[in-house]
Amino acid sequence: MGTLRLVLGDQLTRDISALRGLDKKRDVVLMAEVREEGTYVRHHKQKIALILSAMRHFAEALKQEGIKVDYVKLDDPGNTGSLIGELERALERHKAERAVVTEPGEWRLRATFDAWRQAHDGVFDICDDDRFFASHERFHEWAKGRKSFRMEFFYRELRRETGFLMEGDEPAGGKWNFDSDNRKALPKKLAAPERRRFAPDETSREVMALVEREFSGHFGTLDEFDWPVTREEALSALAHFIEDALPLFGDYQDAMREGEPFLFHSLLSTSLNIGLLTPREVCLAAEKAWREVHVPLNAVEGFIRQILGWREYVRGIYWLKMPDYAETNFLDAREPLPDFYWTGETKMRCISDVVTQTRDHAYSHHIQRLMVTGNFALLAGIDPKEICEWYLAVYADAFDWVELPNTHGMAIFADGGLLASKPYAASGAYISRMSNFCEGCSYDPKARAGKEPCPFNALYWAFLMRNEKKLSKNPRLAMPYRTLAKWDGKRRESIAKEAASFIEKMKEGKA
Ligand code: FAD
Ligand code: DLZ
Ligand code: SF4
Repeated sequence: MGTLRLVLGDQLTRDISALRGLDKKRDVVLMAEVREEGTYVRHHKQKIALILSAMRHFAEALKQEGIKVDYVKLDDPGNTGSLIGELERALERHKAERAVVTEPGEWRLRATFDAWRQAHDGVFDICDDDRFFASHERFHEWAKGRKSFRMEFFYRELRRETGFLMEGDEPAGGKWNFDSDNRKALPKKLAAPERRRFAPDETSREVMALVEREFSGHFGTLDEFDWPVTREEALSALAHFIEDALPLFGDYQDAMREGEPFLFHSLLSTSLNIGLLTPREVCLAAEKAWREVHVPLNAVEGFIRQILGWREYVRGIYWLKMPDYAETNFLDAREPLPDFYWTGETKMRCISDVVTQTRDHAYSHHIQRLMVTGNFALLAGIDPKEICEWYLAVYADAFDWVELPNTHGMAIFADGGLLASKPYAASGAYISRMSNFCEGCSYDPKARAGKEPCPFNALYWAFLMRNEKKLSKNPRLAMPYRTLAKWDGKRRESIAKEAASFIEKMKEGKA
């Protein structure tokens, strides 16, 4: 035979580099469901079901094209449980002398593949993943010689290079970034658009039963599973988002509302990350809505910035800095992850709501991830490894290359400011302003008489005091440190005590 072409579960793109130049007569595409990929962290059941269902649909689409596909199911007899094990078996089965794969998105697997390639000279090619706007080389070139990295500057270069939202050499609307328009609180009466749901078909149902059987102890439920699992479904989700949600995406990007996980967000990250959609087509669709249908620029720029800016930037940082990146712990955070990140059982309404949504949908939107569960982990000093593993496990869109920089760098500042210019630390006042969580909470963000004060408040000031040496010089934290400077020793001591007592209760499972 010709070449064995291995396609991974997050590479479900017809144009993936490993399939280029495919010879239908001689080549075989290998796809393998393996236990190791479902358990290197205990992924949410919906993530595993999504990947396996999407893999099966993709394999079927390739077969419809007349391509030979060797598809190994999770419960096939002889399945070795690992991708390398399945690659070796398939090479033997097909008497193939050469295999090719597109580079894996996670450092863990890339290192495994590199080691195997070195041990098997000339057998295995690993080609670039060119589904992104910027190659590794492009990011390296940008990063070279810089003392600090900031997404905004990288984003501007990519805007110029791609031409998205450009008018000649100038950014559309005269500004690169409309973030200051994108922080509105949600009016009570404004309803979020209906979410486009994709009822599980027979393939998905079969996979869901398999997941319940084989990964029964994993976090999350499958009851609400409705992710797009084919390219057609993903395109329909994109069209729905552009029409119904994009116009208000910008205004309410940072808003949160109890019981409503989705609001005006796109829910496209799973489709983008596993290859059902390309970032370019998603950005093109958004830009077209601005040019042709006059969807507001603050919405379209805000959305394109997430994909062209943040998504590319975090991937760049990941590949530039791994594997050392994952080992840093700038704030020396050592507390264990509390149980309520799994159970949702806490009186803190904001956290219980976000954890419940996460359990039911394997989703929560960016501000919930950053300013609720992320902010709490930062303030409480949760160990970076434990909180990063949680994020990698619980979201359907989670892959190390995008999850790690967002958690380790953006949410908990464990990289000391390499990725973000300041820690996203906030007291209960922020959550109260941007959501209605506090209305039904047993705690009070304003600490009025008769109600327990919101734990985020004491934790916030205790965080600033604890890390004063490391953070007080940060110009973006000048204001809160000026406030702290006015406090006498007694006040400091009392807040530190309140926070410490909360952390103790949390560790005893009483928070
Ligand atoms: P929308 O709000 O509709 O945004 C549009 C698209 O922009 C997303 O689909 C996504 O592809 C991209 N995007 C938005 N923000 C980011 C970002 N900060 N980094 C990279 N891409 C971004 N995103 C993941 O895809 N996988 C993860 O594992 C992941 N982990 C995160 C962990 C933490 C602690 C935080 C704060 C953020 C994380 N993000 C992650 C980024 C972001 O929260 C999700 O991409 C977003 O919530 C997905 O929902 P959506 O598709 O509705 O996004
Ligand atoms: C996430 C995942 C899961 C759960 N299962 C599989 C699988 O059975 N087979 C496969 O090829 N890929 C799977 N994946 C995706 C891989 O984990 C992903 O390709 C790597 O994490 C690299 O990004
Ligand atoms: Fe969360 Fe505090 Fe508001 Fe309760 S009062 S919902 S704990 S921010």
